[in-house]
Amino acid sequence: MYAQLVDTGAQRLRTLEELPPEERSFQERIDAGIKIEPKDWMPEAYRKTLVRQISQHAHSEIVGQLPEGNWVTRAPTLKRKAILLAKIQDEAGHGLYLYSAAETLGVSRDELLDALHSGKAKYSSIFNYPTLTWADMGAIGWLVDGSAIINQIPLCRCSYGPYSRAMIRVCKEESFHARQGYDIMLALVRGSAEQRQMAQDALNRWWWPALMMFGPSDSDSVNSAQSAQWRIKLHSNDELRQRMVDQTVPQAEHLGLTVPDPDLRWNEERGHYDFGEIDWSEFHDVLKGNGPCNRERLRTRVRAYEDGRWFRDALVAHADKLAAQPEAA
Ligand code: BYC
Repeated sequence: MYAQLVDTGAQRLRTLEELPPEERSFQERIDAGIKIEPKDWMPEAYRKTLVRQISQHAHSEIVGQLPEGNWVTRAPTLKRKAILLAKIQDEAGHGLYLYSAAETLGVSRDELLDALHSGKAKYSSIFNYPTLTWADMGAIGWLVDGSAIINQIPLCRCSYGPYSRAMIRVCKEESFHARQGYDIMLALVRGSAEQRQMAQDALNRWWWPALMMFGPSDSDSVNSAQSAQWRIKLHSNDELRQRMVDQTVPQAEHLGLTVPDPDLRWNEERGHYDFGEIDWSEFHDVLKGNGPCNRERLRTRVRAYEDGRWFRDALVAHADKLAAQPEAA
């Protein structure tokens, strides 16, 4: 089984009439577009679903720093290095907003990090691929952050207040990230034949994993129906994936690059691009921990956490000391 399956206590979605009174007024508030705040009553399954999604999102942000961190020391110019550093630092900030949002649901950051480090919690599949050349910094910003924006703009309107508010700031920063990625790609395609080839190779390697970021196809997405009823999800995985393809293909054409999909073509009738079948066996393999970099990513995270333990302990000891001091008269 590739999903944790939060127990909602029901085998299928229930209509308003079938819900017990408390849940019914909760659902009515959601249907009326009223935000749910931490102190409001909420069904346990709603709380667990949010902890699952927000914490996975937070983990993705901090694990997402690692593939790009690989290129800080090898960025081609001082300016590119400063931009990349700023972007990676933003990702840490996104992780912090998101862990804080998850903590409002009654879980501690330590518990969430334990779940990540023990392999129980997921993070986005995309960060289990290696960054082989500088062009990968371009492809990640353009395709990965580009996909993240498409997924996260609707989350600014999701039903849980702290998550929706965190997303507003995250999305503003993501748009700078996507632009810096596209700018790297533009510089490469305007360069030498070798640089153009490097850009094409990065697109070839990141295209399909970027499409997988949106999750399984709607027919296999076990969490979607309930999350849509609770307005945690406002669009389906396939709808957002289609939006990504429609938006990105013209950008690839502008770069003079070829999207690595022989089945890609504009469908006049649908008003969308048709595209080829995703290799779902690869997606499931990565989710099971067998992607090219899963083990390395987790090892690096755990080591960083252990290396920082003395510092966190010192902060707590200092805070305890201050708290124990009699207040100055
Ligand atoms: N990777 O029923 P489904 C970033 C799991 S950070 C791994 O459709 P749901 C960035 C899913 O969790 C980007 N697992 O689930 C950072 C579920 O398993 P569990 C991160 C995936 O939740 C740094 C199972 O498959 N963005 O952009 O309704 C640098 C069934 O799926 C993936 C977010 O986290 C995947 N790709 O929908 C640069 C956004 N896809 O949990 C960039 C917030 C699915 O039951 N999250 N799974 O064990 C979401 O919008 C939703 O959680 C998803 C999945 C659309 C991802």
